[in-house]
Amino acid sequence: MLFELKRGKFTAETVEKQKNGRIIKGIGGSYTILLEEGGSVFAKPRGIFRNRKVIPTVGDYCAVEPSGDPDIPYTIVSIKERKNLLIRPSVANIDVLIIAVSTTDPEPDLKLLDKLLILCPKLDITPLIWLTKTDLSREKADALIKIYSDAGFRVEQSSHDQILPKEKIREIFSGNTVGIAGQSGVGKSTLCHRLTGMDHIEVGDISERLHRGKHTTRHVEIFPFEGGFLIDTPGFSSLDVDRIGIEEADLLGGYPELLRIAGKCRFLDCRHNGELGCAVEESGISDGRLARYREFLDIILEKSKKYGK
Ligand SMILES: Nc1nc2c(ncn2[C@@H]2O[C@H](COP(=O)(O)OP(=O)(O)OP(=O)(O)O)[C@@H](O)[C@H]2O)c(=O)[nH]1
Ligand SMILES: [Mg+2]
Ligand SMILES: [Zn+2]
Repeated sequence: MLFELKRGKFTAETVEKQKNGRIIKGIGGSYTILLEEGGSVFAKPRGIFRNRKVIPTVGDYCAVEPSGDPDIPYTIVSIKERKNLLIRPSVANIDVLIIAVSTTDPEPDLKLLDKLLILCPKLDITPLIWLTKTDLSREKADALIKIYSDAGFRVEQSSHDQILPKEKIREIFSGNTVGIAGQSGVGKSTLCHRLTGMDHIEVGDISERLHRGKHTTRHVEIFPFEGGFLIDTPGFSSLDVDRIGIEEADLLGGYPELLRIAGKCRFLDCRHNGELGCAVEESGISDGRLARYREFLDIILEKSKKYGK
């Protein structure tokens, strides 16, 4: 049977045919959907999303239906509930964030690292600290690895000419959507190339392109890789941690070593900020991490005083 839709002709059969997929790219309101059944199609969202203020986002799992428009042959009809959503860069359903930190050149920005480590659990993202340029300073590399693995984080490392074992790469990606964050110049693109063998992917900061004077507006894209996805996006470094709204309750999420001493301090609500009978020494936290924790705590407490929370 043939019947008329607003834009084109369809058989009843095709109209009924919904397919599940994932948005892997979005430009100017139209999206590329990787279908569960294989292959990819172009789609436009149904107007309903705009009314409900849901913007289809790269990384979204969705269902599509034929649209009748030969240029954009599918319509996104529903979007599955998201695990998380980042605004800048705009990407949904991230599982793992590789935080690249170089031993030197540039000097590691440990404040950025600790902020990202606080942010990850809040968004249900598993952080993976990746120490790069270990060939430039083995000593610094070992010191950082000790601090952060003692704290309770997974730390991987790579040097200039190191080959990464296939099994490790597979294990990281398998079923996961993985992003790479870190300061400019730490080696994100290099790491990405080592991980995937793909050259055309440009992870990392937008500043590089800005300096080169190339076009700066880039879209977000995710690539299927080893049973998971790699997020190719600039701007993770400028991920606006301060805007995400870290509250006091979130802070400890970035400090597994402080969580381990729960109940050991004299006061149950101890902030580990110089209180009487505080057991912070027992946590084994490094001086630097403790200082940064207290700095973040001050900022949060100051803010909540200002807004009377
Ligand atoms: N010695 C050494 N140099 C490295 C290593 N990894 C990357 N580099 C070098 O560091 C420089 C920056 O690497 P990129 O991969 O471009 O860094 P990026 O993080 O993508 O930088 P942006 O795109 O500006 O954010 C390049 O010259 C790389 O060759 C490493 O493990 N050891
Ligand atoms: Mg780069
Ligand atoms: Zn305490």
